[in-house]
Amino acid sequence: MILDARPAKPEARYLGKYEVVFGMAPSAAEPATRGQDAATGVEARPVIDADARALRQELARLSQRVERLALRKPWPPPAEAAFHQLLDCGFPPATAAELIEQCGVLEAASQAAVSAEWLWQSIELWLASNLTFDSGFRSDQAPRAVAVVGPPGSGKTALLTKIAARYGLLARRRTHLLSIDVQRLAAAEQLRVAGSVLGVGVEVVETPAGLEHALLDHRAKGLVLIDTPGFSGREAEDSEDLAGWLASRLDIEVHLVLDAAVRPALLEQTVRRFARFRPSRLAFTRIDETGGAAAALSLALQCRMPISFLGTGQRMPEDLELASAEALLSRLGHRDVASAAAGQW
Ligand SMILES: Nc1nc2c(ncn2[C@@H]2O[C@H](COP(=O)(O)OP(=O)(O)OP(=O)(O)O)[C@@H](O)[C@H]2O)c(=O)[nH]1
Ligand SMILES: [Mg+2]
Repeated sequence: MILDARPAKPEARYLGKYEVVFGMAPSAAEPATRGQDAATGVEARPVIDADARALRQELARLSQRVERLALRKPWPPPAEAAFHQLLDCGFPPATAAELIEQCGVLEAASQAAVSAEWLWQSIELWLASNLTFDSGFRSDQAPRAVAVVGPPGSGKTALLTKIAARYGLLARRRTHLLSIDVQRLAAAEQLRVAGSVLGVGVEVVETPAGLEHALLDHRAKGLVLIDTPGFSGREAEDSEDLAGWLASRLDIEVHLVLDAAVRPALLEQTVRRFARFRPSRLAFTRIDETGGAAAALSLALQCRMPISFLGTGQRMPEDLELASAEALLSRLGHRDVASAAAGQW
C-alpha cells in the first residue's frame, strides 16, 4: 500500500519529483513467519501465495500510476497551482492529476487571464457531474431491506441506527433491526440498546439462513435494516457465506460503510476486498474529521459507485446527511487553500 505520496521537498528534488513511501500490510507478512497452520499443521503457503499475488498486482498498479505522474509534462502555472491545492485538500496525487487533466481547465489555464476562482468552479462542476449521489431513500419507494458491510469500526452500527431513526421512526415506517454479529457480544448489545431507545425490534441471528427466515417473518415491515460484523483482511474466509448470500439477494441494498478519515490507498484496497458483497452504494462516516471529503470524493471517482450517506458525528440521528456534491465540496476546505495561495498567481 502507499503510506505517503507528496511532491518531493526542494532539497530532495534531484532524486525525483515525487516522494512515495510504500509499505507491506502486516496481515500479508504474518503467515510467512508462522509457516504452518497451528491447528492443522498444514503449510500456510496458499494464503501466502494469494497475498503475494495480490501484493504484486497492487504494486504493478501503483507503479503505473506513479510513472504516469512522474512523466507528465509540467502544466501552465495556474493549473500546477490548482494541482498542489488539490493535494493540500487531501486528494491523492493520481486523482488530483486526473482531475486537472479531465476537467477541461488545461487549455484555459495557458491564458494568463484565468482566475483561481474560475479554475475551482470548473473542478467543482466536473466533480459534481461525474459523481452519483443516491441513498435510495429520496423517493417514496424507499428500499425495504438495507444491509451495511465494511471493515471493523468503520461506523456501520452507528449509521444503521441513524437510518432507523430518520427513515424508520421519523418517517413512520414499521422498522426492524437484524444483526448477524454473534461472535462479538458487545456488537449485538450495542444494537439492542439502540433498538430499545428507538422502540424498534432487534433480532440477532447466526447465519445467512437465519437472516433469510427473519426477513420472511418481517416481510410486512416497511424497513428492515441488517447489521453485519466488521471483517478485517484476515477474515475473508469467515465472511464468505454472508458475502455470497448478500450478493445473491438483489432486493437488499448493500451499503459499504467506510471511514473517510482513513488513507485513500487503504480505502481503495477495502473496496476491492468487499466487492464480493456486491455493495451498490458507498457511505462515508467521520466526515466531521479532517480530510474526509477529499478521500470520499476521490474514492467514488475511482470506483464509480454512488455515495449514499455521510456520517458527520456521533449524535443520533442528527449527524446523518444525504450525500451530495454540495455537502462534500463544502467540506473540502479548498476555498481557504485557494485564497491562501491566491497571492502566488
Ligand atoms: N466522529 C464520528 N464518529 C463516528 C461516526 N460514525 C461512527 N462513529 C463512532 O465510531 C465508533 C465505531 O462505530 P460503530 O458504529 O460501532 O462501528 P462498527 O463499524 O459498527 O464497528 P464493528 O461492529 O466493531 O465493526 C463509535 O464510537 C461511533 O460513535 C461519525 O460519523 N463521526
Ligand atoms: Mg457494529
